[in-house]
Amino acid sequence: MNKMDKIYVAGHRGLVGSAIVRHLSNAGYTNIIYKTHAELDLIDQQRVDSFFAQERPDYVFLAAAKVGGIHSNNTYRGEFIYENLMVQTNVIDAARRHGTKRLLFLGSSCIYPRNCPQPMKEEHLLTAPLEYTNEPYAVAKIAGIKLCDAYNSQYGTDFVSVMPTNLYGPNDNFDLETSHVLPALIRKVHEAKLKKSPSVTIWGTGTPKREFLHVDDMASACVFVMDKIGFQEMVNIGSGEEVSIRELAELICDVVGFKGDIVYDSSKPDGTPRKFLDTSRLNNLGWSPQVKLRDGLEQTYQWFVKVNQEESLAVV
Ligand code: GFB
Repeated sequence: MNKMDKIYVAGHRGLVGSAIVRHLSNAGYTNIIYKTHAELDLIDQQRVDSFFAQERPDYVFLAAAKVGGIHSNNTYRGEFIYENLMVQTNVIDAARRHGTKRLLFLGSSCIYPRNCPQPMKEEHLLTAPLEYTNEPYAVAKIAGIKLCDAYNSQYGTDFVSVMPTNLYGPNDNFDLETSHVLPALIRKVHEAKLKKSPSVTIWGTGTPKREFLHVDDMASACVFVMDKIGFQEMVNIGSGEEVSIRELAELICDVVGFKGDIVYDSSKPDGTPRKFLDTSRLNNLGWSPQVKLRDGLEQTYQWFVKVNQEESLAVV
């Protein structure tokens, strides 16, 4: 990418899209374009097509998606498959028809089988059944990967897919019903501390393991892969740091300064037991993560407290 190339970031207000915009701006890219949901509904094929016909972006980061944690994925199953299929298909097809030089599609580690051998390699895709709680989302993401591959093969496009592990950082969703575990626990533990509660309740047994990557690392990896012209293989993006949900909860209690007990609500689902990515393909290209989990948690917690304070001041 040249600094003046026109770069469209779809989903620029989300966790990943906002980090990609920050990263590109800091790196001196000056021609970044984006639209809010109100300005451009990516489910509307005609409007997406008109936007691409008018703007003809050189590069596209496709970070727009309907995302959420285990409860949200499992509850809004229809919305997760429909909205993701529509958004990604509209953007990928418009990029093909309007001459985008290269597009980066964001997948997810949940595309791999529920009981996948660990660490999970790119070639494990479609080798066994998926985890039920996020199957609709995973099926949509797999369709996006295959759409990119099929277009590259039939039309000679240059579209590449990246598979991030569980992400976190500023601009995450901290809603207790729909969020992922890390922001949910930051909020729960923070509120438990403020209310001087004796305990905090978390979902499931605490035994599943997850790998967490700070979104600034994710953005740097996305720009790195986008710049590897000619590299079209699907590629995993992870931190290499795996923790159990129990360990995560304990770490967050420590960062927040909450001394109460952790209670496990085993009526809530655990989801996939483990999803640790093999990132050797990306590491061999020359990229590695920078943010350690403890540091990333401290930074994200500070961000959360600051935004909360600003919001409560605005209400007053
Ligand atoms: O992050 P999370 O919602 O999604 O949950 P997944 C991870 C683990 O944390 C599960 C437990 O075992 C949850 O039961 N957990 C404990 C909690 N307390 C909480 C809580 O308060 N809130 C939440 N949300 N979880 C998602 C997929 O799977 O990961 C998506 O549904 C996507 O499709 C995303 O792939 C990265 O890691 O299980």
